[in-house]
Amino acid sequence: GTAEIGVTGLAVMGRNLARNFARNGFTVAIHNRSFAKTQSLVDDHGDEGTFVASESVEDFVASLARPRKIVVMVKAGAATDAVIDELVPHLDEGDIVVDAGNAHFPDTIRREKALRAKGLHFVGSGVSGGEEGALLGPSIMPGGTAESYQWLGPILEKISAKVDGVPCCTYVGPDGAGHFVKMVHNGIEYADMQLIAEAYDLLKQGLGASAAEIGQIFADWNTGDLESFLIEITADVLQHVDAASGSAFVDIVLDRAEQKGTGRWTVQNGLDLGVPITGIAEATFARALSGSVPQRTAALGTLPAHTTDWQVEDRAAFIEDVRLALYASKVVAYSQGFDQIAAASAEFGWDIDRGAMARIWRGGCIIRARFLNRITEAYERNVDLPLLLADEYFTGAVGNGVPAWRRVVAGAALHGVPTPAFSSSLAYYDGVRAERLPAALIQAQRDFFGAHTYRRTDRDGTFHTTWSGDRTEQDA
Ligand code: NBP
Repeated sequence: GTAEIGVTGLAVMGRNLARNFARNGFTVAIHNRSFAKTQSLVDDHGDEGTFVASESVEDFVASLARPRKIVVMVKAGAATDAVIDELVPHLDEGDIVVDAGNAHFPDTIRREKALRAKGLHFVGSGVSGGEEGALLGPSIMPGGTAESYQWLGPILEKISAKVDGVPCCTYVGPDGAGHFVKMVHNGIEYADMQLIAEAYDLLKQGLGASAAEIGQIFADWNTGDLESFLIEITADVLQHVDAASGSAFVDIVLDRAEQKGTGRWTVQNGLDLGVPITGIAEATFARALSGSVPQRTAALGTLPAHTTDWQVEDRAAFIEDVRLALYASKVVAYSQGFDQIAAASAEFGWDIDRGAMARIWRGGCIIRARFLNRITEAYERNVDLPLLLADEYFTGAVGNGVPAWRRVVAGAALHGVPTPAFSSSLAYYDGVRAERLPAALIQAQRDFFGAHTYRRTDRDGTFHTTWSGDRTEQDA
């Protein structure tokens, strides 16, 4: 065969990815379980480049040049395993299978191991940017062997988004690293969206402003440090008017946020690794709370609020406070997400370059933002930076906003506006910078009821106090 790249799974994502390859001059072998989708791609877009369509897996594999490079873009889970099982008997040593779906990284680790045992390369690759990204240039996060990237890199970098001429695609690390990083990307996306939603709610309740007015505030913010895709679309959404009712669109949408599960995976992994990703966790739980209909119904009009109406006097100052609080909380959420990447990288031996991850998220993906440059620069200054917040740029950028952040969180608490992500981010900030934490008391309690032992501030060793006896201290 002669095709340089193959795509199997031609629903919205695979179809657009195949077109992207073709538009960039690659000869693309295409295949889908049901041939209708393959046919329709050829019928609708066959003139965009060179497609080699096959009805059978056998013909599809045969149409590819070796080592074969096959992108699987099917529904994550059992479908991915089914497709791999079908492909493998037709492949030869050194061939490369890329799973570009939203796989959970433990599945990717399992699949990589199984294919490696057969002499094949398995590349779990995060692809972000939705339908439009797949067609016009996504952010691509490929894992697998470094050797496979020698073959894939030039092709994937060519079709990826570019920022300042730099591709939003780089080798992430072995086996599950690519899908892991995509998972954390999605977790950060949850946090970013929740923070924006809280800022909107604060402006709405504090200023009594309309959706359109708040949309204008977000549009202004998008010209500064907060410039990002999510802020831009927020401004757009808030200014959109519902045709049927004539109301602001956001006001007619049912207030129950759904999720497909990547936020949940991120939080579960944060717990597994013991990394406090409170911003992502609060964002995920906030979606869960919004959908807790029986609880919300039971609470509505029942739980006393003890608040007064919020009448902000200096509107411009309040808007600036919310902007600074949003920026600071956002840096916390990213700082936590990058901690999670560092922890997983150490745990799984992935050696992930965090600065490079921030670089490939600058374009193509949902969290694309100007400020990601600052993160790349921070990790360039110190590749082992233990805390993004402690980088010299961020200590300044966040530090200036701390008084505003405190006013906003305090105001929200006084006036009964729920700001779980703003509030927990500030609590994290104060916790991580504290000279001494009440964890000392937790250790004392644990030693009291469970003889779990403690260490002392004044000398080395592990100790237990005989709480129920004479309360002498023993070496443990
Ligand atoms: P879907 O996730 O809706 O999957 C549909 C595709 O899977 C079709 O090609 C279908 O073939 C194929 N398929 C299924 Br279902 N079961 C199969 C099986 N047992 N054997 C072979 N093929 C099977 O497609 P999508 O929305 O394009 O998403 C593809 C992947 O990309 C997913 O993993 C998704 O999570 C990920 N992703 C999506 C987005 C997005 O914005 N949609 C963004 C980023 C990542 P058929 O045509 O014969 O039914």
